[in-house]
Amino acid sequence: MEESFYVKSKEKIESFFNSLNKDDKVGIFAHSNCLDGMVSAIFVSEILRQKNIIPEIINFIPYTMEEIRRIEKAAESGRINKIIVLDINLDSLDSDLVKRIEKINFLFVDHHPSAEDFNWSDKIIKAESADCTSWLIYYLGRDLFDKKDIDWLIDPAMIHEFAFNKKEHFDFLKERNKDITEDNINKVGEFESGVLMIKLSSLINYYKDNQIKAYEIIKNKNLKEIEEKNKIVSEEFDRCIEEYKKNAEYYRDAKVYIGILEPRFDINSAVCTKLSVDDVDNTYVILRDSGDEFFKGSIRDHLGKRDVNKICKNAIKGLKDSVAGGHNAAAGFRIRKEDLKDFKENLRKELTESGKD
Ligand SMILES: [Mn+2]
Repeated sequence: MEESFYVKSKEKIESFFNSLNKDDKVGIFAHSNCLDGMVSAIFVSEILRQKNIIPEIINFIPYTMEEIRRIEKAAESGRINKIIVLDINLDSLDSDLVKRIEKINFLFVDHHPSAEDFNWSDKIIKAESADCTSWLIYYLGRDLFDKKDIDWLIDPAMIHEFAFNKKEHFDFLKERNKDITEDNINKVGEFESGVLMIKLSSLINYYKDNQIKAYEIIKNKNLKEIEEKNKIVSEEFDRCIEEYKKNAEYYRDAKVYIGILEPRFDINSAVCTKLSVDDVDNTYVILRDSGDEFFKGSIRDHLGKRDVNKICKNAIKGLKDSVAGGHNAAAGFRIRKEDLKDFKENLRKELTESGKD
């Protein structure tokens, strides 16, 4: 991103927050079950707190149309008149909806790659993948708040999003974390902020159906609770890795593993990342029965040699009610159960064509 992008984005953030007053009813909508969504929401609430504004709504939402419509509904109901949307890529969903949300007074900060043909309003801050949303709020909002209470959260959030793939961010993290080196940056168990990242993610996954609880625990820096929940989730995490290795199907032509897991917590995305980081020569896919007519899935190709965001978007083409999106190296999707066979075939074809190396 060019320097002017950050200068302009800083102005947008400042003018949004400076225009708020205590009578405003603010709604924060952030990506659910994701450390970046969580931490950026905490940063924003801290900026608001220092302006004596308590948000009317804090909502963590997944990437589905129905959920995103809640943003619009909350505005229509008059409950809120200012909207902050964090770490959510709307463009794969519905451009009409985005246009309607744009009419409301809002701040929108994200770093997911956009569909090429999508026309973003200049009100939206849309950065590159390595600039995670937490970092964007932390950096662009730096003159708006005293960061001392939340400063401990920036490193784990950036590590979670692989922000260190960008040289400046790696240098930033290395400067702040003496135990980080070029060799261990991908092995999160080997340095403190990486271990903290795992623990915070565990907590978020533990409270997958009650994200606000996780939000409060992290905001209050309740380390005891974080430790306890991490212990429970990490046992399940290890069990899932084992089960996947036993049961996943491997397609040699496409260099992909595809497996179904039903974990107790929402850890499929983290399990998929771990498998992929440990084996960069293959692509990993994990599906989960979402309890209705859908499978939810994660796809990873750790070094991003294959653009799984694009591959996944291609693989769902023509499949009813499907959604896909994310980053080059890490994406998510949702398909109808009856489309599993077609989806797998499309995916294999896409992956085989994209090669590897
Ligand atoms: Mn993010």
